[in-house]
Amino acid sequence: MNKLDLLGYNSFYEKSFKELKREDLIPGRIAVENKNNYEVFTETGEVIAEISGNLLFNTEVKAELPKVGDWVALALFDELGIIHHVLKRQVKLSRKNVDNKTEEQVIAANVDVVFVMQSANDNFNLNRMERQVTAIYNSGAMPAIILSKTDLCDDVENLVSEIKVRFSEIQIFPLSSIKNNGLEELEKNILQGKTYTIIGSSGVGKSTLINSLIGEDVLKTLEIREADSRGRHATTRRQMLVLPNGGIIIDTPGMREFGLWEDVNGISKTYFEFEEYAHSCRYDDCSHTVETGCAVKKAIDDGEIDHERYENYLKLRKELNFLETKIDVRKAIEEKKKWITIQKDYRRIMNKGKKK
Ligand SMILES: Nc1nc2c(ncn2[C@@H]2O[C@H](COP(=O)(O)OP(=O)(O)OP(=O)(O)O)[C@@H](O)[C@H]2O)c(=O)[nH]1
Ligand SMILES: [Mg+2]
Ligand SMILES: [Zn+2]
Repeated sequence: MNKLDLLGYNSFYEKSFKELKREDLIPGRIAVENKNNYEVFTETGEVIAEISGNLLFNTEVKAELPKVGDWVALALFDELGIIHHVLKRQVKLSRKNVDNKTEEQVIAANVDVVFVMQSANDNFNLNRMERQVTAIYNSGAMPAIILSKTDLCDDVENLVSEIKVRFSEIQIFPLSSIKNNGLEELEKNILQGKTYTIIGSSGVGKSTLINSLIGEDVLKTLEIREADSRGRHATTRRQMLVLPNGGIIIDTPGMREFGLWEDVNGISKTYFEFEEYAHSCRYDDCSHTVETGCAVKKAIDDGEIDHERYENYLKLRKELNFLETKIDVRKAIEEKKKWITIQKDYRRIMNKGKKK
């Protein structure tokens, strides 16, 4: 593999880079997003880069600015890079912005596999897992599950089988970073030149695991003592690292909320078994809630579909509908504001014309 391929480059990004027809630029991959600049991996090493004024002013939504994992086209001046373009994304893992609920927040771009991490001693919640798995399917990446801190739980088997009931299609890795248990199994599934990220609440052990995979304490982790106190985050930024076995991994800060952003078949992938029954619903556009002749509801009554999965399914769908309505309202307001400004400008110009 050449150096770029080792950073995850492939024909998809190469095509998008070549289409720019900019021989003065080189491809690079965002490793860290700082407040005022980026740390970028390139063929020749790591550089600090800023975004060009053009890119900044021509980008309409924040989600389109460079994010960790993105491939970009940049110009190099000695040590400093200037980012001119974000190459088309193959994968985009998003959630609803916690502070601005009608805005998309991109957590990571262009990852192949996203690990959802929950710890075996507390923080175990299958509904949350299902929500995150849905977001991962929406991103275009593959989901996998890590059950961490198995050393602190007496009945790991039981938890694993609970997970299997809800996620029969997804790989599960129970492990303990501290006791070095189960790491080998995970490592076997981390491949050279492929990109991974771990998401999960603060304190579940994301950074500790990455440190264990590296074999060195590269990332800051929470002291045990601090781990109990609420609201503390050890990791405050997303960071991409290359593991000794060649896998590329992005550490993320703990997330308390994970609101779904738009649905791109994520729901139907997570709740794949519903589809089978849905074919037999009386109405083609059955919402599987109040309709007569709903085969999904019948399957629930017959115990063929897990009731909790169904409840969570309804919740996620409702949430997405609500979000869509809110975004529509926001867009309508923005549109109205735009018209008012245009009308004002128009009147001003007309009045000027009259005075002359
Ligand atoms: N017993 C036990 N403790 C662990 C294990 N993995 C991590 N921890 C501890 O859990 C605490 C939190 O670990 P971190 O790796 O900082 O957690 P994080 O998920 O990165 O947290 P944020 O960066 O805040 O999102 C630390 O005190 C770790 O030592 C494990 O396998 N077993
Ligand atoms: Mg961390
Ligand atoms: Zn139905």
